[in-house]
Amino acid sequence: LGPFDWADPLRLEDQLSEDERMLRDAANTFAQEVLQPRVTDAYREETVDPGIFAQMGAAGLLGLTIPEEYGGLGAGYVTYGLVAREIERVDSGYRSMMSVQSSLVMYPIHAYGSEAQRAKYLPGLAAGTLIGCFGLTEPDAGSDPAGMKTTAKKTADGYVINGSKMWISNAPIADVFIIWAKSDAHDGKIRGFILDKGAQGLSAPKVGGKLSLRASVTGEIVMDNVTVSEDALLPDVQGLKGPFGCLNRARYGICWGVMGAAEACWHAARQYGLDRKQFGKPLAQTQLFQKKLADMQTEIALGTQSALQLGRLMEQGKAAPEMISLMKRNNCGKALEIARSSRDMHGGNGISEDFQIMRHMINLETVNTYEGTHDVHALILGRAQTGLQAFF
Ligand code: TGC
Ligand code: FAD
Repeated sequence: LGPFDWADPLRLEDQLSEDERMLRDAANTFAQEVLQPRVTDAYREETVDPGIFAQMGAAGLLGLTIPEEYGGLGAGYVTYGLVAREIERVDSGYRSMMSVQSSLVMYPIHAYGSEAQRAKYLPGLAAGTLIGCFGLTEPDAGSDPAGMKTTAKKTADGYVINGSKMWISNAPIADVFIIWAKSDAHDGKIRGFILDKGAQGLSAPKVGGKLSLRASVTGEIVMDNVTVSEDALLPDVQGLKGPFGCLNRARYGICWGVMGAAEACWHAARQYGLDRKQFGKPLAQTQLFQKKLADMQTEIALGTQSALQLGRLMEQGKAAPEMISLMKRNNCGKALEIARSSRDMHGGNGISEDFQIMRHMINLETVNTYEGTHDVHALILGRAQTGLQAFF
């Protein structure tokens, strides 16, 4: 039998390639040196420095899986997941900024776009000199995106787009808007469009008063007779499988990302328990405290190991959407439980911004909801095993 590493119980490290470890370590350095020092203020003040995108781009963290000819790294999905874990170890909002740019903006342009669209947008998005957002959700269409009301009406040489989107990450600072709309020229099917900032009738006001994910800016998108030419249409996909193809990648990244937030909360709880004494001994020397640490360690070991298996299946083209639902749901729910437990184990200090735990905990409420809520993923899994859909 071999040795036991409390922080890596199932020896995840041994299962990674040298390149994967190297890019993971670079992301860790970036996250700890560039993001960690600013996050407490950014969260408290609810401010986002758009320059973070250029910094992420310079560090090679945007569009990791996109081929090098378009500015990406051509890396595998395990690398993408490992990077998400390092960024979310600092804050879910920063991971959100990165995953929207990579999976929800660069991916559809690469997978569904024309060569001209790829050449026009991908290098700038990879460098972070362009910022992207993804508009699927609407005020009256969240879990049920098929109920969207945004329309694209065909004109002689393009489309006129009308509608509004809600809860859109990055929107107020975005240059590039991926918009999903029902197109009258395609039997009312959902089509994707690329809109540029500054288009007449396009605005993206900030959603204020957010108590979660405050280091990432969220907006509405209002489209009032926005006129675009034919070359704004993403030519190679139609129907809900367009946005869902993007969501598969982003949800996969979340499986890893939330484990980074959970690890931050676990490690902090362990250290706090070792440092703080009550009743004449360290808190970590009590049975209840150790049980909580054991639960955290177990769930994180299982969650990261499963995320690795899912990443390998993604790389082999064998990952099914239901696998992603299973992991997104489980890892978000477990990360939220771990953050709540760590908050409790920190006592009064647990509510202080200095200890960071409550910020993770509140962020994870959003992550548990977006990209398909915890319960919506349960319904996807329920349908897959019974053949009965329970959505409506
Ligand atoms: P359903 O009948 O199940 O499917 C309609 C069509 O879509 C296809 N499809 C998928 N394709 C690829 N991957 C998937 N995961 C897919 N899921 C469905 C399906 O094959 C079908 O294709 P076709 O060709 O037969 O028409 O559709 P439904 O209307 O019954 O859907 C129900 C449900 C619940 C599964 C779905 O609507 C859902 O997942 N809802 C959750 C919505 C959601 O996740 N929204 C996310 C918004 S974006 C976001 O939150 C970004 S946050 C980013 C950040 O800041 O990090
Ligand atoms: P609803 O769909 O109204 O759900 C409310 C509750 O009802 C949930 O508990 C849900 O599980 C439950 N429910 C819904 N349907 C059923 C059912 N059939 N059976 C049982 N229970 C059900 N969207 C984008 O398009 N792009 C983005 O960049 C983006 N970023 C976001 C950033 C933030 C900070 C947040 C909070 C959201 C973001 N979203 C984004 C939107 C997000 O995807 C939606 O909030 C999410 O899909 C849920 O939709 P909803 O808020 O309309 O809730």
